[in-house]
Order: sequence, then structure tokens, then C-alpha cells
Amino acid sequence: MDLGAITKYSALHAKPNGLILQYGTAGFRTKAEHLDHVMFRMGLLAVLRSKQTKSTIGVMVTASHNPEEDNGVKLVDPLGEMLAPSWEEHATCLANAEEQDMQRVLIDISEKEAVNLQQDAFVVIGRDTRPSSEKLSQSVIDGVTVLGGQFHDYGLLTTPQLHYMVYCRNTGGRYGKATIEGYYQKLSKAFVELTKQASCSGDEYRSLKVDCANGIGALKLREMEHYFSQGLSVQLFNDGSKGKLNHLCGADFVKSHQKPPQGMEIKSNERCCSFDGDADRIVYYYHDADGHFHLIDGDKIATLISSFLKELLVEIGESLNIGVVQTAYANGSSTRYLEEVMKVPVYCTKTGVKHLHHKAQEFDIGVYFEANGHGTALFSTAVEMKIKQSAEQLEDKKRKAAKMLENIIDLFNQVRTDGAVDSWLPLHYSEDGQNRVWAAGDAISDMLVIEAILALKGLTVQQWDALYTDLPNRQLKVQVADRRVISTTDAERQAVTPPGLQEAINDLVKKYKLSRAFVRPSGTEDVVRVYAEADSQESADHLAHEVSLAVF
Ligand code: NG1
Ligand code: ZN
Repeated sequence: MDLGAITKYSALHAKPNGLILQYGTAGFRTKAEHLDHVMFRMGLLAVLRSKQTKSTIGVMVTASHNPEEDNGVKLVDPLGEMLAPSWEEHATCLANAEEQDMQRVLIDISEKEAVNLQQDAFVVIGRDTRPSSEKLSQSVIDGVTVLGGQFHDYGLLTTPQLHYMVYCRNTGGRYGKATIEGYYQKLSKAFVELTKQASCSGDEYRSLKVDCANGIGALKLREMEHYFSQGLSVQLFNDGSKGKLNHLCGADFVKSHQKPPQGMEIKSNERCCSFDGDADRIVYYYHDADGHFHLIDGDKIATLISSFLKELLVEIGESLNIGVVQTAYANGSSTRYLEEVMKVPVYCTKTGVKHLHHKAQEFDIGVYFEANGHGTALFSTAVEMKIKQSAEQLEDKKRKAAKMLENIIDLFNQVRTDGAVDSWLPLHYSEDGQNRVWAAGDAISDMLVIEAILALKGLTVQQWDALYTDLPNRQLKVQVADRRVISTTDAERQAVTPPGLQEAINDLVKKYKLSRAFVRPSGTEDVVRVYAEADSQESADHLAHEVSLAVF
């Protein structure tokens, strides 16, 4: 380690005095102007992590659905997954170190993690379309090079695309080519194969309006659309040519305001969807003939996907276990429908895909979605082997179902192991011995899966929506002096502190029918989030308001 050079370059990316940031659920996130030093330091950290794991590490510069003025950074581990928890702590420590302590902190991390500093390092970098992202990703590169790491800058990418690149590079190309064409080809091939089998291929099933949040999703869908245009034609809105990123559009806006994005003309019963700013979330919606807006959120996406997968398994004659993982934000109606009508076990975890992902790995097939539209389905190695055998051996109908399942696994960006997992995962890298996969929610791949299922089942958007009726709900943000005074348990559904808060919420909830409410500190913004649902929109609004007053 050339400590002199680090000190010299670090001074060019100086930390503002008194600024303390935390590596949260989605890495570091704040106003872009406060992030230069964090980017440089994450470049340094990525090199150490790469040396330790002897693998390629990813760095993504984005603040997802947050306003254009914000930015953020997160590291992507060797199998495309979120950074290991001990390294999240190192990230926080390094980002907050004062200039004179930088050398010591770097040496500390290297010693604690037994990093061989002679080892080569390789880092790949991606960024979203924010005006600040280009310069900030250059600061990441400065950090990488000053520690002697090599890098490849992919430039503009969606977050899931960067995860894909990391995964492909670390699996020696067996999974797919680590290029943008490789990504497009892999997904489109599976989609076109799947939709070939759809009997309903009228125009109604083949066109979709997509609100791209004025972000990276627009660029990438435009590049990709000709690869899958045989099966689907997309019409893009909020493509960044006029509006501001995530402003009055995008998945987060549509979900939290429960209304359509600006900049999109919607005719009745037309199927529409919105991506978020880095294209890892998706929600669907439509206007009915009376002009009423209907949102189809992550819960209903999980329901569609899990019911389709369950039907395929029945067809194939395999009794594999399938489970759905949600968070406290899942609409009560969705949980009831999954458990009581579909007879699928449902589990609730803390907010943040890493928690859902972890739980979903316990099933042969684990489907997880946050209500905001971030999620995917995971398939165990056993499932993949069985399906592969079935696709080769079974007759007609069963074989057709097995083939569909194979293509769906591909479309979800899920690793295909061919049964020989251990022989080709990065040999030196074994964080917890689990066969982790990089798929963690991708708006483009989720969109293609949903479109394929609707076409294969011959479902209209209204029929999909009619699976169950959402309970009216409201989400609010509350600014408090210190959000950490609120702590929670039971997958964030119960407040433990401050004393008396949960009792107050219980009393308020009792006043309404079919009601439920909870509060939790956000992991990405300096706010407390309040959620309430009840039998009418008015009651849900009142309850949310009353609970937010109880938070003060
Ligand atoms: P916080 O800010 O902790 O609520 C938000 C989302 C999460 C997840 C993360 C990461 C809600 C209520 N919360 O977390 O689901 O997506 O951002 O982006 O939607
Ligand atoms: Zn996102």
C-alpha cells in the first residue's frame, strides 16, 4: 500500500467537517455534493474487498428513487449480492474517518480481514443518469487506481445490470457474457422462447406503456427493445428527454401517491408500468372504464408469479415447496389471499431486500417482493436439477411446463447451476458457504416475466387485479429530531421504544375496522415512516395521521 499516495489523493477528495454517514440498507445515500470523499473511499474499499475475495467487486453510483439532487453508492459482492455485513461496518468506518486517520483505518481493515495486499484487484463500476453521477464515479476510479486496482467502467447501467456483470465475471462466463449485449441476449432469448407458447398473442397482450422515471431504464429499454420485440412492444414515457429524474413519475411516486405518473397518457384498461430511477423496482397500473386508477403493486406481482409457478409444478407433478416472503408493508389482503386461497406459506421479514432474499433461500422456490415492487423469485439447486431432468424426460404437456419453468428461471436472471455448483463458483470466495445468487430484483426482467405470464395465462390487467382487493392504506413520513429513538421488533411491526408508543398505536388501531398500523425508522432517509391500513381510504388516512402525531 502506497500510504503516501493515498494521503495525497485523499486530500483531493476531502471529507467535509463533521459529516457522519452510515452504510445503510442501500449503501450511502445523501445530497450528491456531500459524497465525493465517500466515492473515493469506496473505491479504496472495493480494492481491499477484491483482494480479499480474489474476485471482481462492483461499485454502483445511484440513489435509486430518491431526488435527482441526491446520490449514493453501494458495493456489490462477488456473486452479485449485497456487501457482507462486516464490510458494511468497515465502509461506515472508512467513510467517516478524519483525513489523518485514513491510513490507520485502511491498515486496520486489511489486518482484520487478512487481506493479502500483494493480490491483484479488479473493480467494475456502473452509474445512473444523475447529473452528478459521472464525476462521482470518477472519484471511485481515483480510489481504485491509487490502491493499484484495475477497473472496468461500464458507464451508464441499471443497478441489476451491474450485479449481472459482477456475477458473470466471477463465474468465468459460464452464466453469461459480462457485456450489455450478453444481458440483453440472455433475457430476451428466455422471453421469446416463453411467449412463443402463448396462445393469446393479440395486440392486447403485446403492447405495454412504460414510465421510465426519467432515468436509466429508458436508455436500456430502448437499446434492448428490438431483442424482444417479437413478443412485446413497449412504448416509453418519461424517458429523460424532458423531465427530472423521479420527479412526479417513477415506481416510488406511483406507489406512494397511488396515482399515475405525469407525462403519460393512459386510455382505459391499458396496461402500464413504472420503473424507479435505477430500474430495480416495478409497479403496474391501469385506469378502468370509469376513469378510476388501479395500482398493482409488488404484493400482486408476487401473487401472480407464485400462483403461476405453483400451477407449473402441479402440471409437472413435482411437490416442491414454494413460499412467499413479504414485509410489514404488504397489504393485508395479499397475505390473506396467499395463505387462505392459494394455500402458500407467507413469511414477513424486516424491510430491505437482503432480509427477504435470505428468507426466500429457505424454500425450493422462494418468491419475494416488497410492496414497492422490488423483488424476484429464487430457485434452489434441487429445483433446477429436477426441472432440467423433467424437461428432458417427460412427455408432452409435462415437458412443456418444465421447459416454461426453465425459461422463467433464466428470465429471472437466476444462476443456472447444472448441478455442479461448487466446481465453478469463485473458488476462493465462501462468505457463509451458501450458494448465493445475484438476482435481487430487476425491473426489466420482472417486466418480461410478468408480460410472459399474462400472455401465457391469457389474463388481462383487470383480471390480474381482480385476484383480490387491496385494503385502503396510507404511508406517511414524519421528521423527528432523532429517528433512532424508535426501535422495533416482530419484523418491524411492533415498536419497542420509546415507551408507550406501541400502546398508543394499539389504542388508535382499535378505533377502526380491518385496521393495522406500524412505525419504523427509515434505513435510507432521515425520517420515521408510518403505515396504516383500514376498511376505507378515509379511515386509513385518519389512522396514519393519528399515528404520526403519536410519534412526536
Ligand atoms: P426505508 O427508507 O428503510 O423505508 C426504502 C424502502 C425499502 C427499500 C429501501 C432501499 C419502503 C417503505 N422502504 O427503505 O423497501 O426498497 O428503501 O431502496 O418502500
Ligand atoms: Zn431502485
